[in-house]
Amino acid sequence: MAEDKYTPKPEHKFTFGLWTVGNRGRDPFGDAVRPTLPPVEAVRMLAEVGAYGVNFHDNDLVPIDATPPERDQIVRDFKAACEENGIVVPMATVNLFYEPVFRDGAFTSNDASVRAYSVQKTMRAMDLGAEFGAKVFVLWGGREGVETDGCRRPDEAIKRLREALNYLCEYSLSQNYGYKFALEAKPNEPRADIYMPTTGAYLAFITTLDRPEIVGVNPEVAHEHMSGLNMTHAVAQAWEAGKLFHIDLNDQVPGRYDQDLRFASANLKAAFWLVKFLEDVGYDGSRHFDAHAYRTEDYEGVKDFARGCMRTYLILKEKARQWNNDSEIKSMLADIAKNNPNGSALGKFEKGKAASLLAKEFDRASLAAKGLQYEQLDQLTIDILLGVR
Ligand code: GLT
Ligand code: MN
Ligand code: MN
Repeated sequence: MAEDKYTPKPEHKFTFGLWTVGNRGRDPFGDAVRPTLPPVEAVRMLAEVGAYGVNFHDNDLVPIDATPPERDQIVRDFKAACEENGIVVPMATVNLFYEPVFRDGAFTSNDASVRAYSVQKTMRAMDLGAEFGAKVFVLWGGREGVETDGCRRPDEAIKRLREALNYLCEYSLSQNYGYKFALEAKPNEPRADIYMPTTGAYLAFITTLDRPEIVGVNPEVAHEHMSGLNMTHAVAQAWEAGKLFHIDLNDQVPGRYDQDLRFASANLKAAFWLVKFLEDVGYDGSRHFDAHAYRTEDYEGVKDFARGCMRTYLILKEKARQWNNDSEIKSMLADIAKNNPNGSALGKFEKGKAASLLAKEFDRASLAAKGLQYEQLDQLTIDILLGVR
């Protein structure tokens, strides 16, 4: 593809996980359709398509049964590949879901030895990420859940999660790793029900931790959409709370299996509002794509997939700029702002002012009389998105 204004550049901070471009297309009904992509090859591919960074789980890079010398060799080779290809590692994470030992959860398992092992495995994954300079550590509790609530009280699971998180925060601080933890919610899959099903649930949980200042969230489009929720609203709440430490971009049709589709390939308009929000507020973290190519693709198709994620993001970013500069939209927004002159309806609570608010007469009918023109506003948005404006 020739260079154009939608060509990804390092300043766009587009990242992919080793597990995304390395996804082999296995699903519950069929085996792998693509050969193993060695991590060093994945880095080359990411550089070729124009990504900025690569993220990994401990075992995406270092096999779980690698000996210490093997581990060190892998780290050396991977570091060299990253340097050679100009690829950075902004985020690391830990796999607490693949191995059978995690079949009943990791931090929330009923078995104290499994819980301790999970924390140990995470500390080692933090060591690994720190060797590459990662500053964000994602925790996705894929197995932290149930098929039957008979197995443990859900509030006990929350206490265990808190104990693990508090421990890991102290570990990061004691090692001077400077990590920010980004907690990633998902409602279900691979468990029937996963604890902390939404970003909102994690935002509330974080306030109960010992070191809330270094813990935030990693909202994922697909995970919010699986619950039929509005990803942009989840992201906005996280942003407003100063907790948007990372983001997983992909796509998902609500009500389906876990799809992890190419960014914006299913819900273009929702993706537009999301990109517009991120760009409007000046989010400056990684734009991480946690998705994978269709099972129909070979590795050329995986490159098409990766390029597509980034290209669509940049097109939507351009559309957001156009939306913000559109004179008709601008005048509609000015109209909306007219009825909200100083941004607050109330001011600070004062007894006397509350009494006058209580006494005030509102003309309900006239407040509701005029149409708000949101139909027109939305159609202008559609015109922009479809390229006829
Ligand atoms: C897994 C999951 C993702 C998480 C990754 C981080 S692993 O692929 O589906 O949503 O972000 O653990
Ligand atoms: Mn996912
Ligand atoms: Mn994810």
